[in-house]
Amino acid sequence: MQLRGFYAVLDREDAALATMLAAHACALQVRIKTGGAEQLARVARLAQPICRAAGIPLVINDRLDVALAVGADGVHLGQTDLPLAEARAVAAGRLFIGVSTHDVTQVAAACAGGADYLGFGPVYATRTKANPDPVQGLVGLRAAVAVAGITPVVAIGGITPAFARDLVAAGASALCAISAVNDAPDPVAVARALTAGYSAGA
Ligand code: 3NM
Repeated sequence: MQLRGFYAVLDREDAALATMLAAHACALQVRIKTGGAEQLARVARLAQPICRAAGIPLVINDRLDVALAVGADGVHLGQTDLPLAEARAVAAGRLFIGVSTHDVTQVAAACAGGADYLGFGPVYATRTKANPDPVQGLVGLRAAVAVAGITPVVAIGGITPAFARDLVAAGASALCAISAVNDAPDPVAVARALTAGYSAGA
């Protein structure tokens, strides 16, 4: 699948933020870690028409059931969510599936299992994720990209525009930044800066 540029995460019930993110992103993931499936589904339903209008896929974090219920385009699974093989069996043909990976062993397993894209991180230190895995750095990212082959790798974890060129050069298909964009005084400027390395043809 095609993922190139800024991969956005909507982490709150905020239509204005969703609209801004969708205007600058190649995909939008809804990731709500508090409140359970009801709240996740509510924010997903808020985001869905916004993603449609922007022409980008809507991805639901963690919950295959919610992704199916709201008619999302994809689901993003962590290492402790429903296993990829089981998710594929349920979602077959209805959703694409992304998998969070944190080392090359997980990258190899997810690719062998047919993941449509990978998240890989944390590339840099993050305070957004509870109990993050060890920082992988650019060396880890390059190794992940090499093992992933044609499967797109979305870099995640502590990403700011200052790192964008290095991440693109390391082979990241797209860059996911949560706090650097969503908590910025000017999120549009940060989102644009994140995609600059791609639009320059790097
Ligand atoms: N997953 P920020 S790091 C949701 O390593 C998430 O898989 C990660 O947020 C992983 O851009 C992370 O604010 C948090 O650092 C990314």
